[in-house]
Amino acid sequence: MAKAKAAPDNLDYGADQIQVLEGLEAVRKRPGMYIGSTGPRGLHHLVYEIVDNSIDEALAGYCDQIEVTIKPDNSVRVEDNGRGIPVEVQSQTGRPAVEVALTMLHAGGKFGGKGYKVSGGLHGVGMSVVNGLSEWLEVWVKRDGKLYYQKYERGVPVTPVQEIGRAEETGTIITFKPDHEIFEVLEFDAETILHRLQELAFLNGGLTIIFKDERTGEQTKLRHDGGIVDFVRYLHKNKNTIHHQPIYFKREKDQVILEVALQYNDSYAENIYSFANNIRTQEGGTHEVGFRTALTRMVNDYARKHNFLKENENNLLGEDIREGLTAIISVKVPEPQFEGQTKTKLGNTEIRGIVDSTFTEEFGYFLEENPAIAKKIVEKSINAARAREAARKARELVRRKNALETSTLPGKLADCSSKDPKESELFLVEGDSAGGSAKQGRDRRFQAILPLRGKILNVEKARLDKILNNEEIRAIITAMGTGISEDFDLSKARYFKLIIMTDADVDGAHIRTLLLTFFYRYMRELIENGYVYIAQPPLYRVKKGKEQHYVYSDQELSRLLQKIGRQNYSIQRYKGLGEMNPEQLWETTMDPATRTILQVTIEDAMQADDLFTTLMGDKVEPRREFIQAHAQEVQNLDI
Ligand code: 0RA
Repeated sequence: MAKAKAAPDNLDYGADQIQVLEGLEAVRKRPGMYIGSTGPRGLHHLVYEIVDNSIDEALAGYCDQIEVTIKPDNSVRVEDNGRGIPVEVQSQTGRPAVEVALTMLHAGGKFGGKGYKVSGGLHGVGMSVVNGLSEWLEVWVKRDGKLYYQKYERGVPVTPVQEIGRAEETGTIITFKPDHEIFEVLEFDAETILHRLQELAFLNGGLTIIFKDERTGEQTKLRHDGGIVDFVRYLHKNKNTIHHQPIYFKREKDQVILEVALQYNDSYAENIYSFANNIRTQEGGTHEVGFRTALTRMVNDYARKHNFLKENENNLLGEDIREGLTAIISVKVPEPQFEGQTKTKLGNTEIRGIVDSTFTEEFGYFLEENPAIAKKIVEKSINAARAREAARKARELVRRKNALETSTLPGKLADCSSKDPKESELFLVEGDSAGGSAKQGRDRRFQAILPLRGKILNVEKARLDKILNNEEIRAIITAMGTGISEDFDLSKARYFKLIIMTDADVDGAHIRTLLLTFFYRYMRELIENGYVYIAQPPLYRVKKGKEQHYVYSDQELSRLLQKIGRQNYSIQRYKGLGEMNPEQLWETTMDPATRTILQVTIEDAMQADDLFTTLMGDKVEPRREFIQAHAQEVQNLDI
């Protein structure tokens, strides 16, 4: 028998192993079914899946440190100091438990721990899915004074579980490299991973999470002993709060653990972040409904009882009471059901009542014990109700004058000649100079250009009536023709494609996030119907003799450089769209025959909205601030 790929002696293929191979085959054939996509989101889910297992170990009380490292080859290492995945041979399968966990679909639950297992959604698919989608995966287990090791390729063991040394402590290390046969992109985005780890550190107070990016040398230590109270403080770091301490409670009822932290600031934005079993429930669900219902009822009751609201006055609306509110709601549910468009909506019906009754009781005590704060909350809500009424009247006036619909198209818009929306495209272009190139380079028959100047507007801070006064936003609304919010009408769209074209730098990313947040909040149907796209301008131009190549990613660049050899080439890095002349812009980014444009999904927009509110807040230089915040944490911890 040929030696090359022979399995080691102890890897006999019994019935269980055949089942394993079939399972892995299913995962590799339809990866999207297990991890959502084979794009960047799916890629990052691999990391979250492995980290979630260490988090479970922390929730069970056996682990207080997790270290996540991106290696230079884009493999990822996750280490925890838990008990170590068991290695004993299981009687049902005749295999070591760790091998079962890493090869059998849905083997996670088989460990039989009670705990709060994550299920549904995209997490909780099991480590075996990660293994099956990895070119290779290695596991080290420290247990019973010994160090064990096993390696897999594309989910198949290529070594037995071996004892390779001694170990003083306990823990688990998993290193894996996502398979290039499966994933469209292999490059991890440090900020995306850091954002999730930050969230996990807040949701699991006291847990230390260390993040290392060996590609850049960046290293961050995250630890928040105050848990979600620290989360609220962090979200409020640039805001003026109207009471000093966040309101916080934690309760357990019918096996459900509920934690709430909330605080009011003097802005108009409502920021409610809900989580179920550490997963962000962006579409809300029963826990959020229970919270909102109880909050609205409690504030109204209090306002009536203490005569802030007179008998003849209307009740305050939920939206009035949530103005300026930042709240974290975190539930741990034994068997969560995730529903909705993106499986981020908690469906368990029993949770609504549990949250409602618990919050009613706790918030009731708080209001009665803190009359000064209660008064501030009620007065703020009453002001919001008045402002809402005023805004409604203002809008009515605008509507009557038909101002939004019929007002003439913005002067800066270079419209296309076609009047058929189906074939028409609107480019939102960052900066006047790039706008000029785009106008010259475009196909004016069906491509319209709207240049956007400078920093647009911080939509989060402003109210709807203020947003309508912003020149750039007005121009977009008028050019699109659809109106916004409750006036939105998709059938009035003047273009079926709205293409965001920004520079490939931090400012460009900021403007894109801002626009996506605006569309997500005020013109959501545009995204839901697939009208919104992101242009992909090249990052580099590589020239060698007469040959020239446009290159769209760093990965592509290194591939190309290997191919064309080391000599006599020149690389131009495009820092902005403005560096391309009109012909180049057309050829690389706008020509439908050759360009790539990315269609924005509702998940993309949600993520933008999230990033916008958590990382950008209302300051101008979000990135620097974010980094400083982390630097601060590192300092505090490195004693
Ligand atoms: C089940 C039982 C035990 C440990 C684990 C699971 C475990 C799994 C993972 C995954 C990543 N890190 C982990 N750490 C622990 C231990 C059972 C025992 O020791 O009695």
